Amino acid sequence: MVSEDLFQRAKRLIPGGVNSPVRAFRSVGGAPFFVKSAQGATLTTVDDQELIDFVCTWGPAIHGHNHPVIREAIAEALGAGTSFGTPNPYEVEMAELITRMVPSIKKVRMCNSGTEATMSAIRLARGFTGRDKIIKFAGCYHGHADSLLIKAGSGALTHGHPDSGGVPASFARETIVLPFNNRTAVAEAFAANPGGIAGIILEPYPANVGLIQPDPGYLEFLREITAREKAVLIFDEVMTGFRLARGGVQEIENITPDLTTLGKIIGGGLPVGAFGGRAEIMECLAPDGPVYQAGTLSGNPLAMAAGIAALKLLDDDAVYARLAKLGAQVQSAVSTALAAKGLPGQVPQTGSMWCTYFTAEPVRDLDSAQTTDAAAFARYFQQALTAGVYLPPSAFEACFISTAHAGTSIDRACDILSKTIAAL
Ligand code: HOZ
Repeated sequence: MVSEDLFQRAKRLIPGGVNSPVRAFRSVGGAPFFVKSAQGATLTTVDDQELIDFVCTWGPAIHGHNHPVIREAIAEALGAGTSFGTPNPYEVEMAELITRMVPSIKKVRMCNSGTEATMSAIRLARGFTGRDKIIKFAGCYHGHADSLLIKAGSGALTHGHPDSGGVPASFARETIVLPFNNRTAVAEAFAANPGGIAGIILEPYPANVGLIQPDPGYLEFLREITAREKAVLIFDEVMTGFRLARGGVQEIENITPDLTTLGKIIGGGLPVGAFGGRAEIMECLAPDGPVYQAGTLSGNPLAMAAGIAALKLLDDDAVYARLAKLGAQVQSAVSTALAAKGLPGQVPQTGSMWCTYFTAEPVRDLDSAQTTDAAAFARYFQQALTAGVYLPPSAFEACFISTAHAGTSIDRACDILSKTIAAL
């Protein structure tokens, strides 16, 4: 097997054999496969296995892999050069698109990853308010900056290190971690730290611990309390931005955060991040203000061209309606199969994001998510993979659907997942 050989070579030189821990198969068993190409909804491995892909490069591939319009946009930009280190016209077009599609964002700064976006947004909230503490929620993952790797989701949770090594205790003390969907905990934190909390950062639909929905009124509550306490409300929409609606969760829930972090889709598959929001907060950034943030490759012309093409393809409500229909189809197939098999399960789904929890308990925070039967998930993952469906290799990651899944891919995937569950 070519994948096995590559993994042996990779392990000798790359920690764990992977360049991001979520790609390792440690929690589900076996070894990761290597991909030689991807087209539409399908990955082709170096061993020529074709897989219907519900990872979608962890979110960006909303139009499917290797979309011709995005590929052409990159090729055109490539003809003019790969990086200039000075402003280019694509950056202005990208800023215009983002601020039009996400109205809470009045000014935006591009960077190179979601981690950079959240790290910079936190620094900005601290600089704007002159306060040090931030609130985050257990199970939310905001990239791998020091102050955010505390009770973190995604690979940190999957691999058993939600509180990462290497984070100084003095840094961790500035992060207040609270359970999601618990209003009392938030009110008590503000009461215990008068004038000390710079802001709250959250994934408004936490999707690095499976997929969790906020209780009715919870996001409004966070908006009200942060406004009252003059703290900055930061929506981390790196995963949900442009995926669930053009304006992300904030559009669906009709909430206006102070700052928003973005990534994934806005790079069309190339490395990117962005953060933006209220003008008076963004104007604290250098060179206008004292909060420093920078990047050699920020606003890179190739990434901007790819992202602009991806965003323009989303400028059509029918796209979101189609994606939601595909999401509902998978949700129905998986939940029906679980019920038929008599297995306890929850299949939360919103638009083109979904996950499978093997638990009877409704999931509304990290603790309830951790009641999922991880061993059952591992069997489900492996059997689906053998049959040709690639799910995220963790019980705590969300699945993503692209427009390219429509038709044969989604029908076949639903059939495979149903049969997989029946055979568990
Ligand atoms: N935000 C991604 C899904 N949880 C993680 C991607 C990665 O860490 O490589």
